[in-house]
Amino acid sequence: MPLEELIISQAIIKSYYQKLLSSLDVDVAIVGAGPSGMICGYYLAKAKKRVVIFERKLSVGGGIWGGGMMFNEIVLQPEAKGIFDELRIRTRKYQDEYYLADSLEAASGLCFAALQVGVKIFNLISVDDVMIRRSCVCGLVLNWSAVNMANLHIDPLTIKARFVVDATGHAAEIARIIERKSKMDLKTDGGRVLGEQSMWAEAAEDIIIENSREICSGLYVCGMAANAVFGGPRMGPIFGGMLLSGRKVAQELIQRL
Ligand code: 48F
Repeated sequence: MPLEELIISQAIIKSYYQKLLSSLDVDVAIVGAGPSGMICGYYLAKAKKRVVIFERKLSVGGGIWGGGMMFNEIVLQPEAKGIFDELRIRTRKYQDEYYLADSLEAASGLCFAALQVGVKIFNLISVDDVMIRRSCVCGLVLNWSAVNMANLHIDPLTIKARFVVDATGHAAEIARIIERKSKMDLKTDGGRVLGEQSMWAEAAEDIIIENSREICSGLYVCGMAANAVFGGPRMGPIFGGMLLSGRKVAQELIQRL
């Protein structure tokens, strides 16, 4: 069987180019492919919205892989178990109110499900900035993560999005960009990022749902970034709140689009 390296290169380059071109103008652009970002993308794409996720790292999954302190299991509450059931990610009951999932199956299952319903995911691309027009976030500024790591002076490219979702986890990077660079107030007490509080799983998992919402025109926040923006506590290796948070933001965006 003939194998031509040139054809392999052409296939990869043409296909990637098409994928990128079709992601330059989308309904929703999500920053971060952790659990909240991927589930948010999954529900949006399932509702036939054009959605793209940019992930800085080589691997998607954010904080799922390492479970709790590298014990690669995660815990879920019953309210979120149904989401894993829908995605065919297996869970096991530990005791009433507590379910377990293998963190590797969870990370890979979320990614597989998101891609299969049509989410475009780009790894190795960092979001460095946003675009703002008429006081509304309307796009992202992108560069290769490798460019940032090598500290090369190379200008970025941009994409347009009707809505942007900050799913960057503890760092709440996009909210912090708004705080640093724009004159817009965030919808928090005082208009700034309030910062995450110390660990309290029960309180954090409750409040994260309320915190998952629009924080300034055009920009939503989900996952741990939501608690970081609104001053909620962290919760450690329990992941139900991440899934419910991502789904809530997707549902709100589906209504608005
Ligand atoms: O941190 P991460 O998993 O966020 P999450 O969806 O889930 C949080 C949990 O993993 C855990 C927890 C659970 O109870 O507390 O921490 O809120 O995933 C965030 C992803 O965003 C990427 C980052 O590499 C990670 O994979 N990311 C962060 N900033 C950027 C980014 C950026 N500027 N550009 C692209 N990707």
